Amino acid sequence: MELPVISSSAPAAEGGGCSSSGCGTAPDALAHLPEHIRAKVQDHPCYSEQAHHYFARMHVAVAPACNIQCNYCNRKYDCSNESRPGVVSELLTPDQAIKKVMAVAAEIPQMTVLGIAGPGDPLANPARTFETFQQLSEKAPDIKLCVSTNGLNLPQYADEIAKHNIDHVTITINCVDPEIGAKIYPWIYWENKRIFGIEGARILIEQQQKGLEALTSRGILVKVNSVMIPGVNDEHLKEVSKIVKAKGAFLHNVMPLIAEAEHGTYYGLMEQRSPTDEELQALQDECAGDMSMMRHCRQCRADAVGLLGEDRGDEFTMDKIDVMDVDYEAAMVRRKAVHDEIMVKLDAERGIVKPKPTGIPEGSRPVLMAVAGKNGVVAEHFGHAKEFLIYEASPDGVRFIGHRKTELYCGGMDSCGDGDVVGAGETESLLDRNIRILSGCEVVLCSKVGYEPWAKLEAAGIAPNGEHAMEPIEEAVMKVYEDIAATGKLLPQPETLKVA
Ligand code: CLF
Ligand code: SF4
Repeated sequence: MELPVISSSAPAAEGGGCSSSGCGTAPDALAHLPEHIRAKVQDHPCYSEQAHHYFARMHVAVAPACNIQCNYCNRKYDCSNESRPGVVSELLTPDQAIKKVMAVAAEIPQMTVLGIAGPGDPLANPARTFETFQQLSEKAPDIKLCVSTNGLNLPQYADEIAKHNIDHVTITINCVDPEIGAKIYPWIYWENKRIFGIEGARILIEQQQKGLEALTSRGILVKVNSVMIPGVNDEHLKEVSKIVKAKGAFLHNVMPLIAEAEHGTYYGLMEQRSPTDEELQALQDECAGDMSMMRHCRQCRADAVGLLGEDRGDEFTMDKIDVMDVDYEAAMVRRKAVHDEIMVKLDAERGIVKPKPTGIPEGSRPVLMAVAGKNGVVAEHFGHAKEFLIYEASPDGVRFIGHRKTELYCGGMDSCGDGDVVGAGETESLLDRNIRILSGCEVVLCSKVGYEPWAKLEAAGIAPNGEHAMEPIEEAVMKVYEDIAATGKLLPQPETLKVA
C-alpha cells in the first residue's frame, strides 16, 4: 500500500566534555579508546565532535508507528528523541529509502552514516526498519548503520541489530524512576494492551535497561539521549547518567525539551517550559563528571540530510531522486577518496598537541565566545549564520560548549541591516533576537559584520570580531582570549567603593 505523504513543517557535543573538544593538552579526543572502537566513531558525526565538522549523516523516514506516548511528542511531528518536532516531508518505503540513500551517497560523498530515527520508533516498525538495513548493507556496504529507539522493544531485537552490523544505537532514556516516568510517558503499548502511568513507565524503564545491557554485551556502541524537562527530570538526569555509564553506554546526550503550544504536544499545551542555555550547560557539565557528553547535537529531523546543522533534504525529494542517474560503483570510488582525504586531515588535527593560551595572568576568568563557523573555521558572515557555535576560553584552554540557533535576517553582504521583524505585533527584530540569544557571550567571531549589527552588538556588551576569518576556530578563540587578557580585563576588578 502506498504510504501517505505527510506535509512539512518544523519541531528536541562531545564525548569527554573538555577533552573531546580539544582543550588542554589532550592530543586526541579519541586516543583513550581501543583501536576497534576508535575505528567505529572517528567518522561518525554524532559520536565524534571533531568528525561532525567534516562528515554528514542522513535519516530515512521509514518508521511511522510508535509504541509509547511521550508528553513532548505529537505523532504528526518528528520523533523528539532524535529530531526537532517537525513533520517529515515524505514517509518512505524501504525500496524508496534505498534509492534515496544511494542518491545522497553519490551526491554527498562525506555522508558516512545512515540512521533510522522515526518519525515513530524504528523498533515498533521492525519489518520496515530491518528490510531497509538489510538492503543497504548489501548495496552500500561503505555506509555505517545507526538506529535510534525509545527502547521498549530493544531486548527482543538486540540479536537482529547485531546481525545487521548496526554498530551505533541510541536509546532515549529520560528517567530510571517510574514515578518520574509517569510524568513523561502517559502510556505504553505492551503485549497488545495499553498500560498507563507508573506501571507503563516501569516496564519501559526495565526494557530500556535490559536493552542497554544486551547491546553493550554484544559490543555495540550505545549513546543515550535524554530530554531535559525542567522540574520533571532535570535533577534526576545526573543519576541516569551514572547508571547508563555503569552499564556501558558510550556517550550521553542531554538535549533541551522543545515544547511549543503550536506543536500540539501535551507539554506544549500545558506550557511546560524548556531549559535555558545556562541550565542545559550546567547539567551537561555536572553529568560530564560521570561520562562522555555530547554537546554538538542538532536535534535533527527524522529525514535530515547533510552535515549536522544543515539540512539538504529539499534537494533529495523522491520526485528529484526518480530522475537522477546514480552510478554507485563510481560513487563508491569517489567516496573513498573523499573519506581518505578527510581522515588525513582529521588525523593531523588529532595529532596536534593543543596548546594552552599563553600570557594569561593567574586568576583570569573564562570568557564565552560565539563563532559563526563552518567546517572547523571562522567562516560565516554575521547576518548569514544559521547558528553560532559557543566556545569557552579559559586559562586551561578552549572548549566547545554547544550551539545556539539563529533566525536569518541579512539581505546581503552589503546590507547587513536589521532586516525583517519577527511578525506582526511583535516588537523584537530578528537582529535584536539574534543578539539576545548570544547573551552571556562577550565576543562574536565571524568573517564579516555590518555597521548596524556591529553597533548593536557593542551596545549589548558583545565585541564583534572579524579579524580571524577562515582561521581554525579554536586557534582564533585562543588568540582573542590572549588579546583580552593583555588588556587586564580578565582579572577580578576591584570592588567599586560604596558612597555613603
Ligand atoms: Fe541519526 Fe542519531 Fe544516528 Fe546521529 S542523529 S540516528 S546518532 S545518525 Fe545526532 Fe541528530 Fe543529535 Fe541524533 S545530531 S539528533 S544525536
Ligand atoms: Fe514520539 Fe518518539 Fe516518544 Fe514515540 S518515542 S512518542 S515517536 S518522541
